[in-house]
Amino acid sequence: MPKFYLSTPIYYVNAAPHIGHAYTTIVADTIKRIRRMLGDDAYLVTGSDEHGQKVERAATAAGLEPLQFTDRVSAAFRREWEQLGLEVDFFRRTSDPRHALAVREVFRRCLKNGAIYKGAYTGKYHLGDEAFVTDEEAAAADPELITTVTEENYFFRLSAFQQPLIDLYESQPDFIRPETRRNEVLAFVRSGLKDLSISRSTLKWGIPLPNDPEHVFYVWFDALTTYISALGFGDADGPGEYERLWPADVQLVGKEIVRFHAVYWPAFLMAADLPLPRQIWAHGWLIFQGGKMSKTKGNIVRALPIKEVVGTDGLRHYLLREIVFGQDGHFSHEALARRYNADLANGLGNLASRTASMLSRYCGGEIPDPSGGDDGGLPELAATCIERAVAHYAKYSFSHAIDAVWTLLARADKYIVEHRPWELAKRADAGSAQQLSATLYNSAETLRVAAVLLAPVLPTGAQGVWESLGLAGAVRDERLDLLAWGSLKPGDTAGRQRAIYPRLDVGKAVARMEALEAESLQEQAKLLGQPDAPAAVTIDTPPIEISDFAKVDMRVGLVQAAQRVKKSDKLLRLTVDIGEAEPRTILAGIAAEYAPEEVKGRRIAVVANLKPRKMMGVVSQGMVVAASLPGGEARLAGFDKDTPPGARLS
Ligand code: ME8
Repeated sequence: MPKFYLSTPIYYVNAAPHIGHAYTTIVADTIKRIRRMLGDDAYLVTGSDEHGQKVERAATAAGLEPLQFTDRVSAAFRREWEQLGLEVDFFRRTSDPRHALAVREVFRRCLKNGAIYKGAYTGKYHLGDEAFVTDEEAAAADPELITTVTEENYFFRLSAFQQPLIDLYESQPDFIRPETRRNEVLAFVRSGLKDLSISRSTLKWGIPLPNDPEHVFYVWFDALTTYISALGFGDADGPGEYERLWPADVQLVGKEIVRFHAVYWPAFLMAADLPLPRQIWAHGWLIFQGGKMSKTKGNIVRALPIKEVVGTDGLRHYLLREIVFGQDGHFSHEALARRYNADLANGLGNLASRTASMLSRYCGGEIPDPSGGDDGGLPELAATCIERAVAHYAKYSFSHAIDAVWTLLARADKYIVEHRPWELAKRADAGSAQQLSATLYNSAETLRVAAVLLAPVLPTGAQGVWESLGLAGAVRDERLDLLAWGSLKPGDTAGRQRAIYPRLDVGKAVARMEALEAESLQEQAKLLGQPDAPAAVTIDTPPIEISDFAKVDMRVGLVQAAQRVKKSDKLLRLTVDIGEAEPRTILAGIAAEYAPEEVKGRRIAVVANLKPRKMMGVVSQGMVVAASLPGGEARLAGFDKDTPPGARLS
């Protein structure tokens, strides 16, 4: 069986796991499932990056020894992957003494080959933290505490690898994917490489150098070696998988760390005379309301609250279908819930449950014989979709692969509507009976094909569909490359109808995910040893008199019409009845969250005496009152009972 070794970055333990970490690990799990279903022996490594100043500081802040602290947070990462059903084969902690064996061995080899030397390192030093800081950190710190320090460090001769690296990128154009990242890295390397400081004598929490234990390895030399330490490199008693699995077939990373993986890592390996990974794949970022996730913006999103509401399949489907792998993609709970309803509840789930129910009602719970009936072209379409989906999967074009399966599912839906089995069943003639059998066989067979194709992305639902067709065993044990139309056997027993993906109320689902998210804040604070979760809200606006408040004339408004404003993805133009002779035109910045048809007919709160303001060429005669969520999303204020337009809020 050919092997396939893949890895994710190892995540820093100074933060609790969030959806960005989950994204890479879900992609890795999906690739592993695809490779298994193509007949490979796939092996997935992830882990936790535990050394260095930041972690040391976080541990001190929590009143813990670094190892106690990292024990706790790395366990949270392992738990997270288990709870999300991700099939990790090996989780490497860099604080594991076995990891140190590999790091020292790579270092010894580099030293022997002349790639390491001792030199003077000059950098900005924080007197309070007793540590070197980056230029950015220095700029943000109290200037009194920042000084410039020169110390003896070990350096890696990165400059010597400029040409070998360029040769690598040129001789193996697929070494860095996608192309945009390859171009960036090539330009960076062509512009010249500086030698790299790889040790610190000012830091305690790290792996001591074998030849000079006063120094510990600094960040990347230590972290990158994980990918071979996890296999037992340099460790006679380790898992013993290095010879079999290295070099890696693909190493997944976020785009911000592509340089370390595509420049430093191959240079370290070349210097140590070790084989290079076959490919570094750098994906894009999940972007949130208000930009990148950050604590200060309060827009950190977790995977587990989402799983509670839409299951792991709902999360996987959104991340893999909605976001083009390799590019940045927007994330929102609402888009996720809508996607779940449209594709999983109303699409796949509904087709599976209708088909199982009709098989039981019209065919005695048996797979019928399709001979003689119209097949709607489904067998040919299925063949094309299988080919396309498998080819896209092999290139990690998950969204295109999933689109191909949905083309097939949509055709099957249409085919059922065209033939109306419920009407065929009422007729007594042989032709109708034949077409009824054909229709249900072809729908069921489409579902079987879709279940196999979707098993890597939707492990739970694909197995549910499989069982609803009465198929034995696990769909994950099927082979993608051997998949072909026509395996269901007439006369076999079909399964039972089941609700694979229950439909959600989008508003409630989003509220539930957000509430669970807020609840998890306390837990995260505990995990990171912070005494208490930060208060969710601090109200620091100065107090006002009631007469100040009375200046604001707020009214109940009934939205009579709503439309998008041209060239604006934020604004809706509302026509609102606030009880006056004429309705008002009001612009509201809610288009990202509300479709016009969702707003029409709603009772909302309007500030009626705000001076008219012109935006995008339209005069807004008032303002809609909405809550602004931490990520910047808007939620309209409304009324729980019928309230006449024009009533004043006080
Ligand atoms: O960089 N969108 O660890 P880290 C998509 N320890 N992916 C995201 C993301 C987002 N918004 N945020 C994080 C480190 N990620 C080092 C790596 S490897 C030898 C050492 C994912 O905890 C993405 O894979 O900061 C990114 O590269 C990784 O988490 C960074 O995790």
